[in-house]
Amino acid sequence: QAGKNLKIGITCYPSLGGSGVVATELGKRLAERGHQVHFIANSIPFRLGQFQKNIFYHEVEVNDYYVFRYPPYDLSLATKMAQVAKAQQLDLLHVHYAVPHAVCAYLAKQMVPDDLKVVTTLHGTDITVLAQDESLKDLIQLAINKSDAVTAVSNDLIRETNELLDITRDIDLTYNFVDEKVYYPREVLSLRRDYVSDQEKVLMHISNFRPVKRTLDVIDVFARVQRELPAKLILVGEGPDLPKIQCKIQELGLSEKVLFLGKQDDVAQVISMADLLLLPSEKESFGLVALEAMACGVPTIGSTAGGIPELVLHGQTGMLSPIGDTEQMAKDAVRLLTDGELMNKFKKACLERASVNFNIDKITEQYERIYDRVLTQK
Ligand code: GMT
Repeated sequence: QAGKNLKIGITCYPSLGGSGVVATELGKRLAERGHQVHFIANSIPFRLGQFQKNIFYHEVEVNDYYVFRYPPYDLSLATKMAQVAKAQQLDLLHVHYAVPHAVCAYLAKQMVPDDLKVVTTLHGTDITVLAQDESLKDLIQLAINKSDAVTAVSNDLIRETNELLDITRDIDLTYNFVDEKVYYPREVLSLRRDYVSDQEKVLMHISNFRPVKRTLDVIDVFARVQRELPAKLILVGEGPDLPKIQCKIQELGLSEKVLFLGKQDDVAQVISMADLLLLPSEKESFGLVALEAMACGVPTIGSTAGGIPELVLHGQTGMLSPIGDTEQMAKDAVRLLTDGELMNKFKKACLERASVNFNIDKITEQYERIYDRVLTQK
C-alpha cells in the first residue's frame, strides 16, 4: 500500500477550536496531494471553504426518537463511519479528538468486514481535562489502545497521556502546522490605523475564553504594560469567561483601551495587526494560535504550560514565564515593545521557525508515513 493515493475518512469537531482547524487543513492538503478525503461530521467543517477536488462531506444524522432522553449522536456517527467506509472503500479513518471520535471509530471498525485502520490524533483537552474524568477515563484508554496509530500534538501531551492512562502502545509526535500561503505578515497598516494611533502598541489575545486560557491574566498583563507605554489590547473570540473579563476591564478603567472583535475567520489578517500575542494559559497542549502568530511574525508572551515551550522558544520567538506570573510577562512585553532591535530579531526568528519547523507539507508527510505504516502492518 505504501506511497499510493489513499481514501481517508476524517472526523473532527467541525465548528470548534484548534482540533477542527488542524483536521480540516490537513484534509485539504491531503486532497491536494492526490488522496481522496471524506469528512464525516455533523456539519461542514468551517474551514473547508470552496469546492475542492478530492474532498467529500458526509453528514451524520442523529436519531431523536422520543424514547431517547439524549439523542445518541455517538452511535449515529459510528454507524455513518462504517457506512462511508464500506461504500467508499476507505483505507483508514483519521479521527481528531478522542471523545467520542476515537471510540466511534473503534465501533465502526467492528462493523466493517475489511480491516479498517484507525488513526487517532489527540489534541489536548481530550486528555488533560477529559481523561481525568472517571466517567470517561477507561473509554478514552480503550480507544487509544485499540487505535492502529495514535498521534499527539506535543511531547508534553504524550507525556501527560502516559501519566494519566495505562497506555500499551507508542504515541507518535506530530506537531500542528500552518499554511504559509495563508499565514504570513499581511500588509495591514491602514486597517491597524482604524483601531490604534501610530504611537500605540497592539497586544492581542485570541481564544475561546475558557477558564484554561486564564483570560484574567491577559487583562492583568495588559494593565501593567499600558502603565509603561501607550498600548491597546485587542481581544478576539468568544466564550464563557468573556462577561467576567468585561467587568474586570470596566473595574480597572480600561474600557477605552480594550477592543473586542468577537469571532473572526480571517485570523492571519487580524493577527498581523498585533505587536505581541498574549497566551498565559493554564493548559495548552500546543497553542495553535501562537503558531499562527509566529507565522505572521508576531512573538508570543505566554506561560510555560503544556506544549507551549516546544513551540515558542523562550528568548527567541517569545518570552515564557510560569503560569500566573503576570508581573514577569508584563516586564517581558515592555522589554520587547521598547527595544526595536530586539523586536526585529524576534520577528525574524518567528518567520524562520514557523516556516522550517511547522510547515504544512512537512507535517502532512509525517501523517502520510503513519498512514503507510498502519496500512502495511499486520
Ligand atoms: O484551545 C482549545 O481549548 C481548543 C482545543 C481543541 O480541542 O480544539 O485546542 C486544543 O487543540 C489545539 C490543536 O491541536 C491545540 O493547539 C490547543 O493547545 C489545545 N488546547 C488545549 O490544550 C487547552
